[in-house]
Amino acid sequence: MTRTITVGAAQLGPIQKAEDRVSVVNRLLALMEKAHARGCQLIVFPELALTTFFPRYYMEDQAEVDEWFETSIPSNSTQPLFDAAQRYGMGFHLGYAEKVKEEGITHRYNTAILVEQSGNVVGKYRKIHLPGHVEFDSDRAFQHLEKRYFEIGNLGFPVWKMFDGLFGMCICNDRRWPETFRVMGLQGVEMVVLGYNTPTVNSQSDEAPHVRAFHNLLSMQAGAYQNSTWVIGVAKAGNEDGHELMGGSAIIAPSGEVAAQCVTLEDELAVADCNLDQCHFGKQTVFDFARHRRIEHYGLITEQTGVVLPDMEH
Ligand code: ING
Repeated sequence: MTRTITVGAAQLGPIQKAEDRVSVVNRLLALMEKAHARGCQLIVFPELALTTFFPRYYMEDQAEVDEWFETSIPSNSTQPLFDAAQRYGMGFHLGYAEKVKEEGITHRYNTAILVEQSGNVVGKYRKIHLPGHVEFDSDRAFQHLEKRYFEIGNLGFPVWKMFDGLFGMCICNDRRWPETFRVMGLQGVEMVVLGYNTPTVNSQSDEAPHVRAFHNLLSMQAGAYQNSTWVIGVAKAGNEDGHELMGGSAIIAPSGEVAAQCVTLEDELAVADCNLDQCHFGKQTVFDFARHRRIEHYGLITEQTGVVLPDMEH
């Protein structure tokens, strides 16, 4: 009996600033219904899937900022997603802005959860690699204020047992850092699910859009291949109040090959049968970490944060 899971990458089209959560949740439910009709046991939604990508806006009033955050999941507006999970027997991944009080202190994270078919939350991940900046940057064509609105995630890169396999999560910019996938790879991960909101153009250069689309797939395909894991990367895409986000949502096999991909900038479902047993060969041969890695030579990776140039005197 193979460990095959039919997975739906549920790309979202744009969410305008004025669109409310009930309207968005109805779009998510429509995608869950489609996924159910196509036999999916798991559906993957994007990063910050309940609202527009609000870190593009400079805000100073904390109450205004907090309108974009969820203080509980499930909540009145999101409970229908958990009900649908039970009704369809379908797990889901959802990215959202999390406001939480822990030990009397309020924290705000860019968060994602993994929910199993019963509707129980199996795991939570808080984004570690926060891109962008804290203060308004007039040199940029548009702002990217994730470092302003979110704290660095404090849960590490865990891996959870689900669907008789090993599942991990990361969020958007995390996919650009090989350490993200390797930490999960060292825990035997077999499927990494992630969402992204990636502007089509670079706010600091005239980088061609096709290059950014290339980097998106390159990052996820490399992570999949170098850790012999499935990677499901799902976009919120399209034009949000004049700001273009890229699509390209993809289901990537442990070989690094693209098994399915979205081709629009709208709400769209891409589906693939993901056999977790396809992870074995890579993990037992070319990426048999125990046999091949030489950690005695990797010290700089965790001892050093930035670049230290070698002493150039000799
Ligand atoms: N978005 C972008 C991402 O990492 C970015 C930000 C784009 C950083 C391109 C560097 C290069 O896909 C989020 N939300 O992280």
